[in-house]
Parts: sequence; structure tokens; C-alpha cells
Amino acid sequence: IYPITDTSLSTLSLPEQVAEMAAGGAVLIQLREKHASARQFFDSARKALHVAQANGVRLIINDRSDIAMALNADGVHLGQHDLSPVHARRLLGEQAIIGYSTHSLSQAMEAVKLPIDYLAFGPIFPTSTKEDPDPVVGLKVLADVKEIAGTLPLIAIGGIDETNLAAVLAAGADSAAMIRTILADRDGIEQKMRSLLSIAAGHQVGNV
Ligand code: TZP
Ligand code: MG
Repeated sequence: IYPITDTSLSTLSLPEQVAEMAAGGAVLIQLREKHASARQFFDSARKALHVAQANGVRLIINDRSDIAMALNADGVHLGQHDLSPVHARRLLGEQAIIGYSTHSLSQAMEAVKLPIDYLAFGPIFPTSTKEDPDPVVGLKVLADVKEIAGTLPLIAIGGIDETNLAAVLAAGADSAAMIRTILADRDGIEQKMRSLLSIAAGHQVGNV
């Protein structure tokens, strides 16, 4: 389970969201903040990183390689219009986790040639969380992308929740990134994380 923060969907601050997600068992969290200035994002990301480190959680910064570098965060998550993975790798070094969003088979085929640590693909289902989302790709194309990704970890994103998580994992995703379903109830983040992790654990057991 790959939880992502969002301060437009939750009244909790970024460090508070990270604390709740960590309490629910998250081991890696992405900080996604689409509306703050660089200075504001940096300041709250620094607090969130302290919370993450205190809980043994790795923290990935969305979009901003500069902020990831300045904070010495665990990595960066890049989209098709951000700094390219090649140049982010130059900035952040070999140890950084670099993730990359793709939205079509052709983007996925290009992505696997790049110096990335995981491939994200979506939106799998309709979502209202992302402004101006790419077309919905569905589970069948997700399975095709799994073939393209090979051993590169594949993260599915977009409209995933408890009702469709098992199908997403069965289609070949190694992990599922989620925003709205995790943040929807500000008092229920920890419990939601637990129940998503238990669905994912059940999937793994079922495949042994
Ligand atoms: N990229 C593709 S869909 C999406 C992003 C950032 C939003 C996913 O949010 P949700 O609430 O889990 O559908
Ligand atoms: Mg981006």
C-alpha cells in the first residue's frame, strides 16, 4: 500500500497525515502538495520528514527534486512534465528512490529505459482527486504494463479503494497508491491503512 498525502482532501497537516498513516502501518509515504508555494511545501515537508524518520517510514516528495534534495528525503516521484528521471538522478544520486508516473503503454515502454526504481501507472479507475486526469486505463492495460515492467515494481494509481484493491493486485500491480480512500475520514486514517494492508496481505497469501 502506497499512501499519498493531500491537504485539499484532509484538514490534517502534512506531518499529521504522515503520523496517522505511519500509525496504520505505512512503510513508505508520498508527500503530494499541489497548491503550496515551494517555501511552504519545504517547511511542512521538513516537519513531515521528522515524523517519518521517527517512525522508520520512507518519504517520497512529489514533483520537486529540488525539495527532495534540500531535505535529503528518501526520494522523488516525477510526472511526465516534471524534471526527467535522468536529471533527477543526477541531482539526487544513486541511493535516492525515483518513481515515475505513466498513463499509456507507450509511456510505460519509454519509462523502463530510464533510471527509475518504480513505475506508476494510472488512472486505473475514474478519480476526482487529480485535476485534469489522463484517460482511465483499466485493469486489462495494467496487466499489459506488468509485462512491460518486468521486475521493476509497478504501482497502480487512480480510484483504488477497498472494493477494487484485490483486483488491482491480481492484475499484476506490486502496490496500490491511494489518496481519497485513505484520507476521507480524518479520524479513520489509521484504521483504513490497516484494513487496506490486510487486504493486500490476504492477496499475497492467496498467491503463495
Ligand atoms: N495520478 C493518477 S490518478 C491520481 C494521481 C495522482 C489520483 C489518485 O487519487 P485517488 O484519490 O486515490 O483516486
Ligand atoms: Mg507530478
